[in-house]
Amino acid sequence: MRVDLPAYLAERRRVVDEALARFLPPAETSPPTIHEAMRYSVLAGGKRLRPILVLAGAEVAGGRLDDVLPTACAFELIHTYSLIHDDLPAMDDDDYRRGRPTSHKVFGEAIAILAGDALLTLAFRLVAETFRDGRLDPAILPRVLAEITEAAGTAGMIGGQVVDIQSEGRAVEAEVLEEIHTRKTGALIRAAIRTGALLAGAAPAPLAALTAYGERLGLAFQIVDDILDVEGSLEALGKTAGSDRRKKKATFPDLLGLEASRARASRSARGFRATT
Ligand code: GRG
Repeated sequence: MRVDLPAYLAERRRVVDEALARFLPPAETSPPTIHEAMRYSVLAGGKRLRPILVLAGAEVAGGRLDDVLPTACAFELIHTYSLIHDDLPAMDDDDYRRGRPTSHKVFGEAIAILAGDALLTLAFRLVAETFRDGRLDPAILPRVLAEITEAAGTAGMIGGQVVDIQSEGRAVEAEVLEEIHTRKTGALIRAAIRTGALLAGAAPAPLAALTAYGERLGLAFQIVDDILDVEGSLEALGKTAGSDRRKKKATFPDLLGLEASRARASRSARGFRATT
């Protein structure tokens, strides 16, 4: 089946954006500052890749989108928390994200830290909500929680961030770079598609195929993100370009050069197409 990908992504993004606006507490909820800060970063836009992958994973496995929508949004909240914390002065110290001044620039560091914490916490409330009306088998819940916590925790995103910080200013081998990317970016992307499929009760074989898809997509995505940091602009990216080089981050363009990085990204994507 051929899919009009841009139209598909735009439609799914609309569904996710509308659900996020509904699931986040209203800005005036007491104390308003924290709820304003949560809404400020989440509703600033973004591609909504991770929630769309949850929906796609469920769809492929025969699930209903409405049933998995709160968990799909949970992935976006976890992703946005990681962006807010990554932008803090203690980490990447970035001034722009999603085309707007970063959370700490607007609300101050303390509220930015708490907004990230609150989004992470709300994410698990939304996972619980997914099981509230009894349409999904509650036996799946522990598997879904394990999937998400492994991807977001020290085995995944946080662990990758630590290796990344510790590698700044050092020459790293290709294996270390791949480990940073697999954990920091790839783990949540892989978990998103797997979680959608798990919620829809996917059998082991389709789950394995979707896992391979998620892994290749995660790697290709991060290589392209590295390339865009070299070639993009603040207007196009919504964040300051060239920040990897300024912070002496390990990146694929640094290690392989731009051409070989492009080839590596398309090999990762092509590899997927060839095996499915
Ligand atoms: C602080 C716990 C903690 C983790 C930080 C994921 C991460 C680890 C930091 C985010 C910074 C970053 C540039 C990571 C690389 C992954 C990446 C490409 C993030 C941007 O994701 P997009 O392009 O952003 O999906 P949008 O705004 O479209 O959602």
